[in-house]
Amino acid sequence: MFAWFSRILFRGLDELIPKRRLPPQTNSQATRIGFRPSATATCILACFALFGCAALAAIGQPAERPNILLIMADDLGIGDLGCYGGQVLRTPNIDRLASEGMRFTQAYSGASVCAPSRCALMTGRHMGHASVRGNWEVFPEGQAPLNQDEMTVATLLRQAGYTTGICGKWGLGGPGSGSEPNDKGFDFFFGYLCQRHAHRFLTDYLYRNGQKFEILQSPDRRVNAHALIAEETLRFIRENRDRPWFLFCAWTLPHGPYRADQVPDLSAYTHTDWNEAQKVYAAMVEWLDRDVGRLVRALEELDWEQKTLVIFSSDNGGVASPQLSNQFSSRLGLRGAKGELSEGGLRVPLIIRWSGQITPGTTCDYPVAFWDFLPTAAELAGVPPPQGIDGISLVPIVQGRTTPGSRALYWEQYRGKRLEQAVRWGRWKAFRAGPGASIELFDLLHDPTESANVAAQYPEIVAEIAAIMEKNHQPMELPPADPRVWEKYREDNRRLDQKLGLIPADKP
Ligand SMILES: [Ca+2]
Repeated sequence: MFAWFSRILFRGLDELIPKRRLPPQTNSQATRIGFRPSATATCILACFALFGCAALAAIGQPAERPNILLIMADDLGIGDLGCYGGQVLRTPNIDRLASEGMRFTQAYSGASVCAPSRCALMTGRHMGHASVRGNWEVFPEGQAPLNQDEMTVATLLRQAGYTTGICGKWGLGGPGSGSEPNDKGFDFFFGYLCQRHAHRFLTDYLYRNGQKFEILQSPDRRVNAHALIAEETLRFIRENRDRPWFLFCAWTLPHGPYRADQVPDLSAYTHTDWNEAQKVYAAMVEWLDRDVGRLVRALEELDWEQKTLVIFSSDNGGVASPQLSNQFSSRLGLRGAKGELSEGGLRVPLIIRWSGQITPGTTCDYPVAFWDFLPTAAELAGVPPPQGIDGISLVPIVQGRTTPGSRALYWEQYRGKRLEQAVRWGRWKAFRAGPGASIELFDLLHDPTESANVAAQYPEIVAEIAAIMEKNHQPMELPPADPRVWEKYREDNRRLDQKLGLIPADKP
């Protein structure tokens, strides 16, 4: 009823307020219709927020500190999921989370690729302030570490009395870097330290708490690392009953390469006319969904649905390959893909379920981003977030208690040495390809696929966005690239393929 009321309310306001009075917007409905609230409108908004709070908060009694289960897919496109409009792949378990919780329609990753996005997620800082702003590869294993004194969400939750675990891909510091998960607040780690390594589902080792965990592989015995990681994830949930816990499922499904040996079985797709990559991608997404279902059932068996807040997302936008993204509508037609600062590279699914605290089946179109996770976790744990972070807590939003204030979201990345920057501000999305380049401006309200640059029509908006870019970019020195990294990567893959019998043992 409130959704209906707000639609009527905001449609009415939209007709009263001139279109040229633009950002910042202050809430999700404002984003949808695009206006700047006048003083009168602000009063009405405040009343709405109060009334909305009263109605929605009634479903939830004050909660004890919940467990936090964060499930993050790798390169999953927003349109792969049925609950976001996907028509091809079957994702009933993730769709069920959405039907039982809140689905965000304007959620953004921390960055357009893996490592920096995880940095934003772990530290609560956007790319202008982050210590890791790219997939900065380190030889022989790992990526650029977090700063030595850098607080992560795991450190914060551990200090607050949570048991903390991560199963899957870390990507924020290799062996001995001082920035392994156990150095950064996690009591338990099982998985890959290095992202290059993480994209091999058939590997001969993983790590458990800093120690190598050997996996026997042969042509007759192929062990898929995700199966091991999923088992450890379930074990963590079942074994930690004494204190609240935080578990980060940093799973690598459905990241490529899309080669048949990467998944256990493709027989479910023999009736399709898909090529090998399409079948493997489909198998990865549906495997991800089944394992999400196993986690949800484990919570049910423990009667922990109300005691556990579940978050599901993906670390960046969908893959660029048209044969995949077109087949499965992975990017919902958004412009660009993983690796780019356009909507297709940054927009991700985000679902939060907290039974008894969130109205089932709700959606939220207030723009949120990965750096909101740390302050959200801090509020759930009842501790203050550290100083100097960029995010806001989403707890009041999911509980329907408040309407959040206006803010800009900021990203940057280096293409070679050239700094690219992007801003989401109300209905606007802006992009600048380099410090000397002109700012491109897109009106997402009328042009969600960023097809028409309207910068010339809105010079005052462009000026504001230039100031946002200037203010949010903290300069940093880029680490030098090491060419040995990719030589070793090719050699490691060749060695593994020989061990698995995928290529002849005598091939140089
Ligand atoms: Ca990724």
